[in-house]
Amino acid sequence: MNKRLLAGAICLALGMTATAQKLDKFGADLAKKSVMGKEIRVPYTDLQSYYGYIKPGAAPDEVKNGKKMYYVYVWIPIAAPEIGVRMISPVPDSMKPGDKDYVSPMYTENAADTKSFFDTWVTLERAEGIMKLEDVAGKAKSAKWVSIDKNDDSSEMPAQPSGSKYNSLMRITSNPSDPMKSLVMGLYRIGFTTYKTGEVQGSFLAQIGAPVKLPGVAIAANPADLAAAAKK
Ligand SMILES: [Ca+2]
Repeated sequence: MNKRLLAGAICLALGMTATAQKLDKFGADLAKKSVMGKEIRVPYTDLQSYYGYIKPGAAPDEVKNGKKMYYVYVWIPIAAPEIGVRMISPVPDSMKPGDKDYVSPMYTENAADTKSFFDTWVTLERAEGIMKLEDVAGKAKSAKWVSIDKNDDSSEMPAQPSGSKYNSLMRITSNPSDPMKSLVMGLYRIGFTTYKTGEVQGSFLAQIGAPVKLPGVAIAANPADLAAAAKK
């Protein structure tokens, strides 16, 4: 191979690496426009990120309908017009945890494993009857959870390294007249797991977005840690 061909091949290889699992900005449904047939979305103003890792054999928070569920708890301090949730596995190379992001100890411990991934699946639920952040630590475990929405695969998300579009994304627009879809202030949880049954392994990034700044929004792996997370 001559030098020019070699340089071309390297550029091509780098280009292919760079396009793998590139995560675009998380755009809202609110104020979505269609311009010449192309969807234009304004990115969520408020975006919280959670970096996690699922290890085979790790104890889930709960086994529900045969799925090993892991939860992230979110305190939403004021009514939100819309909430978006998305999840991608593995964590894209271009994404690195920042100071405000939640990073699970499992993610830090397994940072060397950038290859493993799994077919993601997300849910959003709200706890009934928890109106104060101070009540979260004591009441979350016994709370009744109302399912708001769930998603398995989204065509909007980048494909996984396998080439399949198995990452997850959903947006919920608040509907105050429907108690099931009314995004009032309160305690929420994002449930994440895999579509597959059996043991799974890999890193993931879960994000929750809102089209308005929600002062005091907090995210934590344990309800007991939410009050401290809200002060960050
Ligand atoms: Ca999926």
